[in-house]
Amino acid sequence: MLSILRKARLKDKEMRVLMLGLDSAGKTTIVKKIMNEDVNTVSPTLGFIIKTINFRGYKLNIWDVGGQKTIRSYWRNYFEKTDALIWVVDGTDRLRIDDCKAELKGLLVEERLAGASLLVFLNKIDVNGCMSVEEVTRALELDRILTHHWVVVPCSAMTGENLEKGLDWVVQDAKDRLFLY
Ligand code: G3D
Repeated sequence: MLSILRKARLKDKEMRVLMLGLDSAGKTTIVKKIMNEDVNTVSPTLGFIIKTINFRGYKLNIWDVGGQKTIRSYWRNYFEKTDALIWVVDGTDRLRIDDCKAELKGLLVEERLAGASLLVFLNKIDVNGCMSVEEVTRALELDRILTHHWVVVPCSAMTGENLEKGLDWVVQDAKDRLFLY
């Protein structure tokens, strides 16, 4: 049933994209940059923000859900009918990378996220000493994920580097799925 709904919305060129990650990973800044808004006035997301972006002819409804530990248990309220999950990683935060791995792992077993494309945005690559794609792939044990299509795209919400490349993958992967079922 879910896949039929997804398919119908994809035909309408509409996708639901959920953006999650630990607090301070850069989720809100990414959304703002994509929307061409000022990225220097970002305050922590306490509830959630929904932004609709027109991208390559698709309407992407992006849900930016706050990441603080106390509200992570509410994430699952937003899972329904998700086409793609964007997992944002703070590439400068080695201290919390294990926490990051555990939260992602917990999400991927959620039934309602089954079939969603997984884009891992390795954010803050403009900062010296930022982790590499290989380092993050290893730390998050992404090679073990067999249940979702995934990719890691290094990016910077500050400069905008590779943000479109990531969204391109999301749209393409969802489109490919349309012809699979
Ligand atoms: P969140 O929505 O995931 O909680 P925010 O994260 O978008 O609020 O960003 C958290 C902090 O990281 C912000 O700084 C923001 O400016 C910074 N940030 C986000 N993306 C980037 C990036 O690509 N490069 C750099 N250098 N910084 C980034 P403050 O100082 O406001 O906490």
